[in-house]
Amino acid sequence: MRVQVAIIGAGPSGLLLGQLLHRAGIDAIILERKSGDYVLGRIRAGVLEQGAVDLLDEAGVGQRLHAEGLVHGGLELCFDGERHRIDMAGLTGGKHVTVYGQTEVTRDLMDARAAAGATTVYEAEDVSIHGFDTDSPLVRYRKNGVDHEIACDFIAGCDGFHGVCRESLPANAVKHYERVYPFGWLGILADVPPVSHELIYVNHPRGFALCSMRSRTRSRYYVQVPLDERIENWPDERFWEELKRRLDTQAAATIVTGPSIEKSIAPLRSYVAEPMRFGRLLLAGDAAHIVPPTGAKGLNLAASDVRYLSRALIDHYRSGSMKEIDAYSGKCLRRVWKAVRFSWWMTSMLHRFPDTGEFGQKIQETELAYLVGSEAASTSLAENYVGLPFED
Ligand code: RFL
Ligand code: PHB
Repeated sequence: MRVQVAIIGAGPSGLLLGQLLHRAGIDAIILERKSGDYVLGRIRAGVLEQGAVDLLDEAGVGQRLHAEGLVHGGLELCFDGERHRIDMAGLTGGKHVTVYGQTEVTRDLMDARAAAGATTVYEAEDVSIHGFDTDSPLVRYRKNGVDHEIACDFIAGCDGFHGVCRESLPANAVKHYERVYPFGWLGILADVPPVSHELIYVNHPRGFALCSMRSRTRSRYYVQVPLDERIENWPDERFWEELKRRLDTQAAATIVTGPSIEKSIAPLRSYVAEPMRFGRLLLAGDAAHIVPPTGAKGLNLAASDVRYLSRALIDHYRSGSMKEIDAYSGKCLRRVWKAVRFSWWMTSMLHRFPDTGEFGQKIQETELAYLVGSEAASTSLAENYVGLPFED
């Protein structure tokens, strides 16, 4: 079999790239290790920058997002027992974010791909990539015990942090930058109305907390926990009690609790692989970089990589030129590092670190007080949160 582009991974990066290429008449196949239901069962991101929304529109999958997504022009920071609103729209000339779950984005992209009749091979086993440093790359995989081989022009590595593409690179071809944080997020999803109509990011001596949502009737809450914490130790009642202790008095008194429909612990990490392109292999999304979720940037970075990658591939097939492919890694990384910095800064300011003590707590509260009291500092947070501009 031969295609123009072989995409590894059917997460948001791979599916969105597949859809944009399909609309441009470029022939692509997607190979995914898991089943479609498994991919849809992962509860992850919830906040989309305008740039990501625009790209989903461009891919023709924005309809439900616009009907059901919640548009947020602000967020709240809670510290020292009080909440302070950051007027993101007011500080950025009217920009906002849209709350719409990654699960829904994935579902919309899967439906569009099925409607277009484009091929996704789910449960593709032992995917391996070959010859990406030549002009004739190959992808091999097994499905139902049968071996397959695909010849292609390019391989798009959209296979996430634990994927095969980055792992296949020679060790001396890639530089890794990494910071692992000494805590994780315990998150629950529950069919209860959100405690507030906007997100609340909480700094508390007991640890960080976040009040988010998926809709007007479904809430997503997180609390910071030690890295070695086990989910079995967190029955729902304990989670709600801990969350309430970290909220301001009014939020703690009014929050509606209920049975969780999902509960999981995620470690926090910052990671970047440089460069993002090796010959005819191009990495996108979590395959190339990870950010801690505090800045709500992971899915948005995946979308911005895909924006640059789809444009580079479309330009190549129209003009025959490699110019945009050559520029891909540099363009992505400049934007990636800004989001890595913002996510690290939000994480550092809002979490309890094991070794910084009461001094660290005071410094964080002072930084937060400065932030909410200074228009310059609030504007910096706002413009990063709604999403920095693209290079083109
Ligand atoms: P994904 O979603 O990991 O998809 C990669 C896909 O590749 C498949 N795969 C393979 N397929 C074939 N062969 C192999 N050898 C393969 N190895 C792997 C996998 O099965 C999978 O289907 O990466 P992608 O597409 O780059 O998307 C990235 C996003 O998923 C991620 O950045 C976000 O979820 C991060 N994130 C958030 N991002 C935001 O922008 N806003 C948020 O509010 C936000 N909140 C979050 C988050 C991530 C979280 N967790 C759990 C890490 C909240 C949390 C708790
Ligand atoms: C979420 O709703 O899952 C969410 C929202 C904002 C974040 C991280 C996660 O910063």
